Amino acid sequence: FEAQEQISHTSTKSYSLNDWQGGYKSLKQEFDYWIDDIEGQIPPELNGTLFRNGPGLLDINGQPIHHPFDGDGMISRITFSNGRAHFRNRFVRTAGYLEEQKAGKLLYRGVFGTQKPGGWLANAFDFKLKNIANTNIIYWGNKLLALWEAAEPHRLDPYTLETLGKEYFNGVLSEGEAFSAHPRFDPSCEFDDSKPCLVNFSIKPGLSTTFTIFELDTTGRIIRKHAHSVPGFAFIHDFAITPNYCIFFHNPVTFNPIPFVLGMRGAGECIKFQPNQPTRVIIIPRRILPQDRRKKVQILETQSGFVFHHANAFEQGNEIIIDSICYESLPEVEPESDFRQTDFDALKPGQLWRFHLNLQQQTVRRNLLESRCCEFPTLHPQKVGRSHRYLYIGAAHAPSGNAPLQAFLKIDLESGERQLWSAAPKGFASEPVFVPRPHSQREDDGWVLALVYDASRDRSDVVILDGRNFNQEPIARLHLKHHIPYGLHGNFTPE
Ligand code: 3ON
Ligand code: FE
Repeated sequence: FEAQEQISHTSTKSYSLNDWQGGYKSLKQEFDYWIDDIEGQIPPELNGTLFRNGPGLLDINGQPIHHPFDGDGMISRITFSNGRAHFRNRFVRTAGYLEEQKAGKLLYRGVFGTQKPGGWLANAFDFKLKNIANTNIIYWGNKLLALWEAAEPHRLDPYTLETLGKEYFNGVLSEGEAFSAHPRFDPSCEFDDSKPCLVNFSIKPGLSTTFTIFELDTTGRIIRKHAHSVPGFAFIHDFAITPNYCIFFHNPVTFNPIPFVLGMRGAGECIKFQPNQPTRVIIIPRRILPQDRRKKVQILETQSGFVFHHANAFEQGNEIIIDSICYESLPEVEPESDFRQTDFDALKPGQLWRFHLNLQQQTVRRNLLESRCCEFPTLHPQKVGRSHRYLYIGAAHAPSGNAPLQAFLKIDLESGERQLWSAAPKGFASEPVFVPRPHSQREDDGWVLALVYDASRDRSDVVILDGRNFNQEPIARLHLKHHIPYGLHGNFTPE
């Protein structure tokens, strides 16, 4: 049966490239409306707001950007209230967005290869960064913040989505200082009377790389900030936390800035993956007391690979266990290439691995948890930093090979059971968000919310799946009046 399934999947694709490309068009309009085209029923106990961020513009007044990661951030807000849902989207009014929209043309180079018109001469020695606020959106300490990993957050009004300005946390962050797009929410911090706390980081790459750790209390105040330097250039998008540690994967890459300086490539296009060098796992204690000098940064080594996203980490005896989506190699973004023509079959899939970091022996052991191509892992918010039973992940429709995300996979790490709900052939998936049912006990008792692009209508749906069972149709599908370009990350804020 296994073999049969493999053959049928490889002989006929679950998607067409043309359908997939439909999700990479700009959405220039900003909407406000109650969603009235709904299949199924919105659970009346689902109350709160799903915030999503991602590139809303794939062109600046007709001039295409080179890579989706260079697109200006657009926030979508889906508010659920007593069985109804309201949609609103707004662009983050960053300084660069406002300037470019006023000028009607591209004024900034992008990190991932977007160039100003006029060839390399027009781009050489231009190192200005456009803070595009496009990667994540969080609500913390009564502030709604749009995040981009190379600069400071933008603060927005949580209701109107109006951009209010850049956020410096009472001057603890300095102008232009980075605050990554992958904060982790510790549900119960051991250093703060078991109150929740937000842990984030920033990376300052160079010949050596500086990692800064930030911890914010529930009022949004930065209560811990410390920096550490490790040798070598690092490109680090995400991290994981446990009650005592921050864990980073320093993937083996090198950076040659010359083509960037000369205006021939974006900075991100100057990163080269090194398949013959190990990945370094960097473990930084969350709290370093002056009297406790034994608690230092530890660096362990494991096989070469590239990790963007971690699912979760936890401590067990002498080990830290971390589940991550790992690629055998990182494809380079090439100046001549067109991301819309991505040959999925030529790329390596992201797969879910478990890494055992043994702090006593300073060794790493890894095993493959899931070979299906997957990306954007998530879990119950109370399990962050603790051992988890379930993971929810965006996944390919086919069990093997590399392909666009078209499905959602539920993994039960205890029983080994897998459940897949697929939107193929016309549907394309994104990051799932797990929302616990109020007063629930079971780890999977809740809803999985996600945006799905439906190529048959060229519109997007908000899909609500039952976290307990993916082997059935969604609880509800909310049909939006327009598409939403494939996005990056978001979060749910309960009412
Ligand atoms: O020299 C440094 C090099 C560099 C790359 C300087 C730097 C700090 C400016 C820098 C910047 C990095 C940035 C801005 C990274 C931004 C990343 C981003 C916006 C998104 C990453 C997404 C990752 C994944 C895995 C997305 C997956 C998407 C899909 C499966 C498609 O739906
Ligand atoms: Fe990410």
